[in-house]
Amino acid sequence: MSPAMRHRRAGFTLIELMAVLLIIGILVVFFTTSGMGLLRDTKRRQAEAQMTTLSSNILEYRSFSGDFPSDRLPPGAGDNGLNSPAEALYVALFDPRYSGQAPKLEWLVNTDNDATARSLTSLPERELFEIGDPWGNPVLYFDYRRYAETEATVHAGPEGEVSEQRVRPRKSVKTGAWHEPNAFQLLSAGEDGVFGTDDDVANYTE
Ligand SMILES: [Ca+2]
Ligand SMILES: [Ca+2]
Repeated sequence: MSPAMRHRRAGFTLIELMAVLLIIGILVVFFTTSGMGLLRDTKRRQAEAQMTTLSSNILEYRSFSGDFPSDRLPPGAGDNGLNSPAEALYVALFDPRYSGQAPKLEWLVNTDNDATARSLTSLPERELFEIGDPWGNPVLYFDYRRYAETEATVHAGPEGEVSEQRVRPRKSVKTGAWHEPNAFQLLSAGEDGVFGTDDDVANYTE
């Protein structure tokens, strides 16, 4: 093979290599993007399934104790005014006197890092947990008895950017009436970690 031919051959290989790298690059971008989309869909489905499970836990609680759990913390909880309705649901469903189905332990989060002064639940930890959504933010719980007077301050946000958000029970945009007027509302801030945006997940539909 003459030196000129070897040179041409080397040039052709380089073009082939660049073409292969380009194709690999396109494939990586394609699969990363569709993978992220799939992950997003999976978490949303998990959040919707969690709403169903939590709703049946709460209904079971009512059939056991005669009413829905209160969204107020009991005395001695050392309430710091953050995440309180979400913590009240945790305390009710993990009450040592309650023998019904409790939510999964892996769901528990504590975005405001607080603890109770005395033991209130069947768990050994004194941490005042919340039931967390698939994105790690508290699932808010509002009990129908106090919709009008409740405003929660929640520590939530997209990963690593937790901030204080004030959240009230929701009314229907169409009718102006409370959602779930005789039961309870469960609210997740969704993927964006912000309550009140379109990606929120709830136990009711608008
Ligand atoms: Ca907490
Ligand atoms: Ca949201």
